[in-house]
Amino acid sequence: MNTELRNDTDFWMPFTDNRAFKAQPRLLASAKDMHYFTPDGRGILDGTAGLWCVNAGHARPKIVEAIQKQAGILDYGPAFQLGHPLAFELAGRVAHLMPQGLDRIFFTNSGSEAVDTALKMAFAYQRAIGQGTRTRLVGRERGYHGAGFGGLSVGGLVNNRRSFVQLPCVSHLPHTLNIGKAAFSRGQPQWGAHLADELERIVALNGAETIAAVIVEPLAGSAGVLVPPSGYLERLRNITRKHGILLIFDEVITAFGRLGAATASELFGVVPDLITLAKGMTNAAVPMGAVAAKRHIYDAVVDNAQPGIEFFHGYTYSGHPLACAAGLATLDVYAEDGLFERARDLSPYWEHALHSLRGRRHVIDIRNLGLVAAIELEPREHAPGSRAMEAFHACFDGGLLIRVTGDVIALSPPLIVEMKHIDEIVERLTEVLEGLD
Ligand code: PXG
Repeated sequence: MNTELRNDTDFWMPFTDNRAFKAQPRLLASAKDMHYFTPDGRGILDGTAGLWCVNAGHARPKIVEAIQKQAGILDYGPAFQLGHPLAFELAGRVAHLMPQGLDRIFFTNSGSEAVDTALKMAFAYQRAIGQGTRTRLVGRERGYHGAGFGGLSVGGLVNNRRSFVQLPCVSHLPHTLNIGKAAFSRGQPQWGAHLADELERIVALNGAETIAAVIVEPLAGSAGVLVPPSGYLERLRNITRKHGILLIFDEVITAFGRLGAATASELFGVVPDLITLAKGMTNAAVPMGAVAAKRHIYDAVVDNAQPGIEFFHGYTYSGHPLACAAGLATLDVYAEDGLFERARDLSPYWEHALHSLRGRRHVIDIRNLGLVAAIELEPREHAPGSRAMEAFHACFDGGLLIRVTGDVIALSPPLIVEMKHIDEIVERLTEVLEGLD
């Protein structure tokens, strides 16, 4: 292990306990398929697909070669008032995977930028159709929509919000997790659909004509895997439609096979107006995000604009050639290897294996959907989060990468995961949980 990092090293690490990390660094040097490797060559089974993003597994040759090749053909082209063929090709391929009608694709470089873009599109659309009084946004408690000011304002994680100024005019729905009523649910909990009706209260309080959009993760990832109750998303869709409010699904985690379908929208049969994407779109090999918009949203914004630029928004790297090359190769790999179907077919085994941890020390809930699972631990009385953080360190040192948030262990392996890897994840977790006080 490299112990040379000092606390005054130049790198200010994101969402990291810098002091703890620099006192005891855990470095990753390389990766292949299901494994990371440390600088001293130790293999770490990737139980989280990086940060929910390396869905096809690490260093897939087709993706590596596509990036290498593109770097020598067109490294960069200005993104405004000029284009290059790969961006158009990728937009078409992404649109093809989206629910029918969401076929206008705006490229960003991250999930946070995708969220801010979608929120701006919602405002632009409402103005374009003469609904300019709609300036309120609705998010949800325990939502994570990235680190931009738009995303943190509609997000519902207190630590991300409390230190910063937020957008005005944001309301929050209650989150849907209730361990008392739905502990150890397999797949979608049966309890909780009625929580969508809280949106009616927000409408009644503020007036429908003030609300532009509702944004939710169909399955909330970062805040500890909150699986939507059966019927919940359908109700949100009905209420938003009734009141002329746009519905945004933040599918940064859930799209590209994570739940055993191209999108959560497809899986649940609920079609929003806008979908945010990132992570799995390029297998995380080059940063990229996107918003998929319903065609009539694009048409309204574009057709109602003065001649000239219709939407004053975009990024230097929107549709970056290397990201497009990575994205096209990634979508090929997903299709050639049938990874979305593979995730669907493996999910019963995954569910069964993870739920076998019920009854182990400290475990108060287990929840799952597709190739996602969470194991919630009883928090220590005076040190919430410390038990899961110790589990993270013990797993890593024992050769398994997990993700922890609060006292929740989240798992989301690459979709190439095999049954033997699932067994290994469960065995390692069993040992670690038994060893924790
Ligand atoms: N929306 C959702 C639903 C996300 O999960 C973002 C937006 C922001 O994406 P960018 O690319 O700007 O990071 C995310 C990001 C975790 C974890 O451990 C999750 C994310 C990022 C880092 C860690 O759960 N999700």
